[in-house]
Amino acid sequence: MNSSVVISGVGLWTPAHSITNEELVDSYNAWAEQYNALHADAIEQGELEAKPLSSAAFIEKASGIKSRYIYSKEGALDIDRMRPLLSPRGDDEVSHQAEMAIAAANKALAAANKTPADIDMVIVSCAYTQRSYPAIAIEVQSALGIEGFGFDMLVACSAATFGLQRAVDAVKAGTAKGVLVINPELTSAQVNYMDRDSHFIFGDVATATVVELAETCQSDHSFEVLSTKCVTSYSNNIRSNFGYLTRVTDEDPYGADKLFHQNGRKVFKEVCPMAADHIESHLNSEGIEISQLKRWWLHQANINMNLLISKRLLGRDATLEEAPVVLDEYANTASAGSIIAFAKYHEDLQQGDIGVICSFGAGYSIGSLILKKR
Ligand code: CO8
Repeated sequence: MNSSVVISGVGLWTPAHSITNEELVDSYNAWAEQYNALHADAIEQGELEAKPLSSAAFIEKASGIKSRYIYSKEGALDIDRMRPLLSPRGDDEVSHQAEMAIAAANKALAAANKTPADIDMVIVSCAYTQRSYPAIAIEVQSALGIEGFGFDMLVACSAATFGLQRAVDAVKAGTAKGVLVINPELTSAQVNYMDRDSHFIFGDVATATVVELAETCQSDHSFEVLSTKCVTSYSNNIRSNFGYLTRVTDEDPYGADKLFHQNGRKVFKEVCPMAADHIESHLNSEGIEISQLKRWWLHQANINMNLLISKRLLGRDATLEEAPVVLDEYANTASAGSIIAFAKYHEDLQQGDIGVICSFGAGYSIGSLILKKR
């Protein structure tokens, strides 16, 4: 009996709408100019700071991002709104986030050659869930007709890898036979479109993976999970203070500190060495050399971060074939980034090839899985 645990399918759902850097910058700059004109006197007297202008060239150079997908484009570029507009849904309707999750889950099930009857655990792991309860995972479980149980977990950019570790452990322990790990990243709701430093960073997407025992796997492209490793280390450098307590603290629930904000430079400096050391020690613990890695499915936050991490480990720049990049098209999609890279770039690997999925982000949190093509 082969009792190893495998990822047997991956699904990627991409929203129909996208926003280029140029569109985003035109909108932000028009808003900033309107703000500066409106507050000209206060700015002149030093009571308010003028809003600086954004630049598409800066965004691409500093991040590698050219465009991002968005679940609802309506409202996002409207300078009198500066946030997307979503229609509210009733309690009896499928929620927005469950809808994205179901679309990705169905693709992952098809790729794994599985039906909902083969799944008995659903994990929705992402940066935010649109409500506290009932869990989005349980809504998805019900919509797909899955027996068993589901729960949500939030680990910001590392939610997918941390969720996959839970799934692998559950299958190993025999508490689940088939697990769907789903990452519906509806980040646009938490982006501050009035902040030049962060308005360009995020995009929306949903990814999903199926985890099961090798002996039940019927997939054409499956990967044995050789090992998983997760670590966290507390940092305030990436933060969102949005939460249910704002009702009783009398704060503005939509204030700037309630949206995504970060000290991007510090994050860059601190997280790159942490992620490189993490990957190296994870591979070492499995007796695998860096040179044996055929593919690095890295978190997609910033192209310069990924280049630095892979260069530190390889001693040279990684090729796009070794470390594929999707953030030019998708931007930072929180936990889904490394899974998008995996979804798009895994079928060409040969039996026995080894790759690593690695995420890093808020918390700080870093998660990795070492995979071997079957
Ligand atoms: N246009 C023009 N100029 C700009 C812009 C802009 N849009 N933004 C900043 N500048 C200016 C700055 O003000 C600064 O000017 P000055 O030198 O006069 O002060 C100059 O450009 C350089 O700015 P930075 O030093 O900030 O630029 P960097 O080269 O460091 O690039 C980055 C900024 C891209 C943010 C970079 O620091 C970075 O990517 N850091 C890592 C960030 C990261 O990985 N964060 C992870 C966050 S994701 C995560 O953990 C998940 C959270 C949950 C999801 C949330 C969903 C909403």
